[in-house]
Amino acid sequence: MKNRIYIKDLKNNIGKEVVIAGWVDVRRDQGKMVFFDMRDMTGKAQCVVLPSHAEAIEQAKEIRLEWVLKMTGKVNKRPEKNIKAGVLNGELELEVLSIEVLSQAAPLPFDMSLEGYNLDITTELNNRALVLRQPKVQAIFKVQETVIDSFREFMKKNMFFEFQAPSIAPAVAEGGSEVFQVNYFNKKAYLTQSPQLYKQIVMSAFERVFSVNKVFRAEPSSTTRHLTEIVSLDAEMGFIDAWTDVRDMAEETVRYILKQVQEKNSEHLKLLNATLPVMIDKTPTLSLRDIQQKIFEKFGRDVRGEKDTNPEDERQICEIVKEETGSDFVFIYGYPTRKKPFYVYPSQEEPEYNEGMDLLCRGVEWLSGGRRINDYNQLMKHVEIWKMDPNKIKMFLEAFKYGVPPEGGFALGAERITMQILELKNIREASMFPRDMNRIDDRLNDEGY
Ligand code: AMO
Repeated sequence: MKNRIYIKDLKNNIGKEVVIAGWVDVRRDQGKMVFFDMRDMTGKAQCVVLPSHAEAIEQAKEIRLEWVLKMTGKVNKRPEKNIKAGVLNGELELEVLSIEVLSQAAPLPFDMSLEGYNLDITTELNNRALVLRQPKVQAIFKVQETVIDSFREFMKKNMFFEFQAPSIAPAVAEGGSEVFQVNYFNKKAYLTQSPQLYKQIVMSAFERVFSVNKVFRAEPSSTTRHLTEIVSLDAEMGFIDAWTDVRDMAEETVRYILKQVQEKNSEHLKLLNATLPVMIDKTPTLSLRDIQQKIFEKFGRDVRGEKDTNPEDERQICEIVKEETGSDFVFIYGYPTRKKPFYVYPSQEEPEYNEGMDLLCRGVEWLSGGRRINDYNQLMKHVEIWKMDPNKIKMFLEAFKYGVPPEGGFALGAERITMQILELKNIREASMFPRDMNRIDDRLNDEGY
């Protein structure tokens, strides 16, 4: 838009006539004057329409919240007593000279103001398009933007190469039934649950690789921390000495993300009343058996011998580690080999346990990863034991036929991290357009779509 200046730049134009454009965020009538807080993507400013500007004041009487306006006005300094220190444009006010209405808005279905906004998640999602204008909702996605950006930044700083993973695959990599089948020209294909096999292939050529891409999980249950479509932040690295190299890279990645969020989103954290989790110098690492023993000792709940953790174990171990070390984070390793996907590396000393790991924080899993099998013959053995069809993963297996260094990698879900950093109650708040068992934008009706 020609001549328009952004609201954040009003302060550089005191005494001048300017054009701004945006939405009506707040409207107040005071005697014969009308006040608007106008909002554009850079901030808000108070605008006053005086009765002396006859045409503008007549228009102002009709104008309601969320109307889109272009305004010409003069930027005035506020009288000393009206200055709001520490607020963007708190020292100035736009005296409106003329108004052009660019678009009208229907009456709002609920209170959108900063103080009054308070919706349950269902109402929020049912009104997503409108709600995305609310600063607290925007703050969540600004934090998410930093999470994704800083993952990418950290990877590049550490010589990882970014590749684009496919979303349609001929086979199920992670195992289990949580996969969407696609009718692909009358043949069976799947939406990828993870770029796992592809990142390993690309690693075998490029050494250090990462991807930021959508993955799909046909989660059959409706929980507050699972979605069916997520943004997966994936890394894979060759030439490791041990699985702990992968753990350390994962830890430093998360540390970098937290630091960037602290630096770039302090204003958003404040708005959402969020405190970042504590990552101490060396995040504690415990085996599955260690944590089961600790849970037994502390809470008397005997989960020793269980093959995986359940949500209560995850809450309790985070509580124990926090109390013992001050860390909000804990790595867990040493899961039973047969309980994890075929590509995970079994421990040399105790092959019934593997070198896969999870990173937990605030009672929830943030990240999974570990060392992978890089020996072709061992991989083929696992393919057989796991009853995989080698023809369906031929391309993956081929890479390992031709020499692959010791390697490993990890993945984090962007929505899960955002939810956990901000301590949101429901992961749906951390996805702009969440997909779950019951919703694709609208709630699915009984017949489905
Ligand atoms: P995993 O299946 O544990 O590992 O997924 C990695 C991370 O992705 C996130 N996540 C989810 N977030 C929301 N809804 C879901 N349904 C969901 N499922 C997973 C979590 C989780 O920690 N291939 C391995 C990774 C690897 O070994 O490199 C994998 O996919 O943050």
